[in-house]
Amino acid sequence: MSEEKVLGGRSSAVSRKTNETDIQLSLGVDGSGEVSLETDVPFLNHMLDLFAKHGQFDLKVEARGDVDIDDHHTVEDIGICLGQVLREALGDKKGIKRYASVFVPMDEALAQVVVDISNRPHFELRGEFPAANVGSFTVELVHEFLWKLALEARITLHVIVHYGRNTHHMVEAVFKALGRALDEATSIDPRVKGVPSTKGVL
Ligand SMILES: [Mn+2]
Repeated sequence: MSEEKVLGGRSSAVSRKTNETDIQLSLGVDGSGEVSLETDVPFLNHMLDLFAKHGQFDLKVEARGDVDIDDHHTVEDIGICLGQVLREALGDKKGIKRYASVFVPMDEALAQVVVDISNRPHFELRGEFPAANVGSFTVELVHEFLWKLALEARITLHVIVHYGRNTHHMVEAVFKALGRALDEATSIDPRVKGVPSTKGVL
């Protein structure tokens, strides 16, 4: 059975192998939060799990990378793959809501994600994380992951971490908000006829 048939609805899959990483990733946009995550970066597994569960995405990731150097290439390349499949899965974008703005709290932390499925890649991250690392995970890779996701998905993505004390909580709020924002922006609005752009194309 093909990956598309397994996933159903709007979906796509990618296989990407370089000298640095070897990644198989599939995404079902019209899913139910079914996840299978096997990457060499445990904290990213945790974040992708939250993203998919709260976005109602079906997400399967198998990723091996040169984490003996550091997590950079693996995190970056998973962001690239997720962006690619999101763009492919949405196809001509007919009938989608296109925009979303979502706040998510995680205890003391508050994150906001504002997205436009625009076909114009742009990324902004505002906020200060108090810690440079969460466990063995380097927090600056959050920027790297989100930026590559926005670039490859060709979306406008603004992420604002309003406040927080615990960096784990703050990053978690970002990934939950990302899931919920992308769920809403990619959802079909029956009032939208065709592509939601005055230009007629996205
Ligand atoms: Mn957690």
